[in-house]
Amino acid sequence: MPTRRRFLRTAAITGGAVAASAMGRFALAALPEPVVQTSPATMPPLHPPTGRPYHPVVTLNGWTLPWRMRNGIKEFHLVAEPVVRELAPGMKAHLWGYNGQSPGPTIEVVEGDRVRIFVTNRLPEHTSIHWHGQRLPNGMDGVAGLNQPAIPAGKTYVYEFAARRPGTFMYHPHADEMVQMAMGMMGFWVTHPKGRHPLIDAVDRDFVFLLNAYDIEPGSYTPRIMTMLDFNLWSWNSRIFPGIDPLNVRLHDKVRIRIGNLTMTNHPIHLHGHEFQVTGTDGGPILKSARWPEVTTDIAVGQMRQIEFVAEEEGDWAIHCHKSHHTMNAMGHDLPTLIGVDHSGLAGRITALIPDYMVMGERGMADMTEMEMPLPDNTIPMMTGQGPFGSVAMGGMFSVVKVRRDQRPGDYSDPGWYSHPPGTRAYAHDGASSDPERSTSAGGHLMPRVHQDHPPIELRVRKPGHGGH
Ligand SMILES: [Cu+2]
Repeated sequence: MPTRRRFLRTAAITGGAVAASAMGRFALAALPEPVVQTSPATMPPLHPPTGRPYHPVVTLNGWTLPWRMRNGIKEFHLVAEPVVRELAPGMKAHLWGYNGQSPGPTIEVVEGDRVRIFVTNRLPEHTSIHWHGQRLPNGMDGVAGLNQPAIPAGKTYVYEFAARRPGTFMYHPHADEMVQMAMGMMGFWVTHPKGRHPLIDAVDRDFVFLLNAYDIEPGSYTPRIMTMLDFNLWSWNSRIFPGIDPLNVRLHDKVRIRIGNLTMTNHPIHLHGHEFQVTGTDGGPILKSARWPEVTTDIAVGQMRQIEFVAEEEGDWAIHCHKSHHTMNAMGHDLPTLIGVDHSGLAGRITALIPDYMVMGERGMADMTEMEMPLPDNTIPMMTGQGPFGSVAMGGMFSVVKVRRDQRPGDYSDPGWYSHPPGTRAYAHDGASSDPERSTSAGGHLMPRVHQDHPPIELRVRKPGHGGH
């Protein structure tokens, strides 16, 4: 993982000057140099070099946008532009984003900060930015046509407001939204509380990521923008497992994870091994008396959920969307259910006609994880990720919370796989297997069957899918 020093140096090299235009009262010299970051690695937290102190967040496979202080105002420069994002090793997508990446960099400020954001549009069409959830003057809300003219291609607009309430917010275009959000334009905004807050606890680790989704045909690079529901890539911060970094924490750390949903469906996010509380929404922190324990929380469209737990159990704990189609990568949706279907003889007959034919899913789909079928360029298997005991058979919205006793405070590096103490891992049974006792009852006796004049009906369930008709 690049060091902060190296990151700044990289930023200084890659951040070129932006052509100034339509700047109104700001001269060219007043425009902060845009900082660009193209690495998909999780960058270390950006400890505030200026302004009031706070405990910074860590953006999963992302970074925080540096700022400059000018006459007491925090100035940021966002550049909306086409980007190339590695979704996972072996697969790149041509997206739109900000400052070199999709999603854009996280913006972190402190409650009460006066903020000025320069937004330069390097897209081929107009855009705008809406600051989702913020209290601000109406003319800064960013709905093109309603609150401001859209930002034309090549122009820069300036947004100014005070960060009035602490919390977790998102930013995204409010101009040609369907296209621009399907192309990856979105980002996170965290306003830290000034001083102690009765409903916002200090934490040791504070992670943020956005749920997003793409429809990219295997072998191609650009998302299909007309898709409403049938996406084939379910991502966190425009990364898909195994491209999503683990969330590495120290045993007994208090951990906060803030998750925003800018897809077009809900995502029940499930954490293994721990209970958590939902401590905040986009609307702010939740009263302590109104919180309750969960191991899964649903995050609806356009919502942010902030969860907190104490990492009390050592190990590698899965965290993932509980919709099983969302933990798969491309090509996962158009196959019929074939479990239990006898293909014997069939493959041979088809192979005579189609030499490369392969029967898929006859014993379930687990075989697919290690399938050596040739894939088109720029795509990765639908379920993969190699764990210490074999394929994890997951894709999409999946990662691991790694809890370690010897992880140093503030160290976010990957500690590797957990080594289970002797006697604490599931093991193979070596003895003889026995046939289970089976019940012979045809059902309860409360309402006995009266008509026995037809043979019992056996149902065979077939999952709906385009290939199944
Ligand atoms: Cu999901």
